[in-house]
Amino acid sequence: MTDDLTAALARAGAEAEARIAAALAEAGGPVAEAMLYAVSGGKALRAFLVREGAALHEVEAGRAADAAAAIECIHAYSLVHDDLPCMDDDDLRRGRPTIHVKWDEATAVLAGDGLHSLGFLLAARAGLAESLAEAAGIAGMVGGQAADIAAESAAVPLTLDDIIALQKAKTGALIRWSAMAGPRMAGADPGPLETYGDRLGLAFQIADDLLDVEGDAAQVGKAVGKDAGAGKATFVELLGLDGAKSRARDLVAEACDALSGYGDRAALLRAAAEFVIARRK
Ligand code: GRG
Repeated sequence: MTDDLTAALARAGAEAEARIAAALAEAGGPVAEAMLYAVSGGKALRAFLVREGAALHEVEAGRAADAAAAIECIHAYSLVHDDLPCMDDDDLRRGRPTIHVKWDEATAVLAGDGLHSLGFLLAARAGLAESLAEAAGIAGMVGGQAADIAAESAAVPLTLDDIIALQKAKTGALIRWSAMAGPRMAGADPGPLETYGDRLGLAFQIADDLLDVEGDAAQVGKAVGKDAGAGKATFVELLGLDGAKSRARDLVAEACDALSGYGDRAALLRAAAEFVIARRK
């Protein structure tokens, strides 16, 4: 990863966390503590995408910060709930115990709920609540998660097209939303960043499947090898290791092409696309 990208991701993460901590300043107790724990320690890719898209469109800093913090809340809530015993039942996330392990299940459900509400409060301040509801809800992430769970017990395995549609909803919708937030807030055409976010989201998911096969649990910060164990159809299974890697590279090239109109000002977004398929965690 380039030093500039490392610094920009770290800055986006720190700013989102600070905004969320400020919003929780009046709240005490284990649920607020678990909410802060859940939003810390990640890569902050989605907050970074919001900030970069906002900078390209000269969006006012406070509004961009609200949108970036909003998406990190929604992303963190999805991970907290995804880790619960009734879903993926994971003990480790971001190299640390998951919330239901460190606290208990009730705290994890409520911390996820609290992050969901806070995410929408911040998105409403940024004027993006409606688009976030579409991306996070049944037409987006929640719908994709439900399809993923249904696929585990389906009689017929998913086709490549099924998996692409599922992942574009489950993981892709929030990544696309993040990329599009800047032009949306500026009232500009979100088309180029939508294409960028779409290709980036799919490349990100293929990289996640590759990490599940090739990654090291200690480095990835969560259990690996779970997809094969759960009998899940993944990009790696359908395309093979080399096919999945080559598809991810093609998607990154398409993502970068979509940024051509922004010229050099989109250098960090290009670096992020390269990073997504090179990442080890
Ligand atoms: C519970 C409604 C609900 C949805 C959960 C996205 C999701 C839906 C579950 C996560 C399952 C998963 C591990 C998907 C792979 C892609 C992904 C979202 C990885 C985590 O995102 P990163 O790598 O995480 O950006 P960090 O920790 O860096 O924020």
